[in-house]
Amino acid sequence: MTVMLPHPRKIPPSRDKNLPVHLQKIMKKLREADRDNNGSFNKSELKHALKDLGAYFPGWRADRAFGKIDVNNDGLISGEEIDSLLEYLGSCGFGK
Ligand SMILES: [Ca+2]
Ligand SMILES: [Ca+2]
Repeated sequence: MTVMLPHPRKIPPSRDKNLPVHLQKIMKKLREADRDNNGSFNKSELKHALKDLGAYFPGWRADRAFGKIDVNNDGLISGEEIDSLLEYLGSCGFGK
């Protein structure tokens, strides 16, 4: 018998438990901003999350984040890039 996950690409909530509290907050906002629920973030979704997190210049910050984090240049932050994104946003002081 094969167990099918309903949304295999969705970010699993269980991963949050191991994160420090401020990163959990960021993750929550990111998840809310993932409007098409595909488990990855395009620039507009990231901009929304940043705005929600209280960034002064969400568009600029999203550009910076993409330049730094989207290492495979596919215009999406996904998979392991999300970990880098969390770390980056945490180091910028978000989620406090
Ligand atoms: Ca998305
Ligand atoms: Ca990417």
